[in-house]
Amino acid sequence: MNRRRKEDPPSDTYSLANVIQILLRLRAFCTRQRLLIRMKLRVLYHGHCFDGVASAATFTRFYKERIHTDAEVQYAGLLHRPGNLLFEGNMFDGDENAIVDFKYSPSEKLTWWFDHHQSAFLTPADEAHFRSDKSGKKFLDPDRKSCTEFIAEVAREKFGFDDQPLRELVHWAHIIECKSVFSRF
Ligand SMILES: [Mn+2]
Repeated sequence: MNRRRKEDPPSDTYSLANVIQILLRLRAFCTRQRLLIRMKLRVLYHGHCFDGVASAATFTRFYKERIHTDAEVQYAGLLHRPGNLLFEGNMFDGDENAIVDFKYSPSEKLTWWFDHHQSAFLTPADEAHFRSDKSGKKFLDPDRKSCTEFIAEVAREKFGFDDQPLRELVHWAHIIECKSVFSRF
């Protein structure tokens, strides 16, 4: 009566140790193939500025809803400095790198860019680089009062993003950016 029935699997086939071993091998395989590593988005934004932070928030929401849902996002604020030292070291350390509400960089690692400043380029060569860009992911509109509004609109019109929940943020970014511009005079 101890004889195993022919169709039964060998008794050790589904032992817990075997299952764990199979899972560990599967995990090692996925890690080798980068299947378990989340893609990283680096967002560089205009620091010390309401519109800069609101732009980073708006871009993140758009990116996670329409581009990569499970992206890991890391942020860094950028500040204006004299000369060409705005982007130093390894700031573009994401799988994708975005700059919002700040100057352009011709780095090949920069994959997204939104700005609305008249002085968006450090050099004519940077501007020429932007003008020849074919990625469809870099945008400038100096007539915009806020970069937050600009990102929300481009994301809606070109990428099908629902910007309705962000209307209040866009509204305030518009008011605060305008006030900060007027307060300089
Ligand atoms: Mn701005």
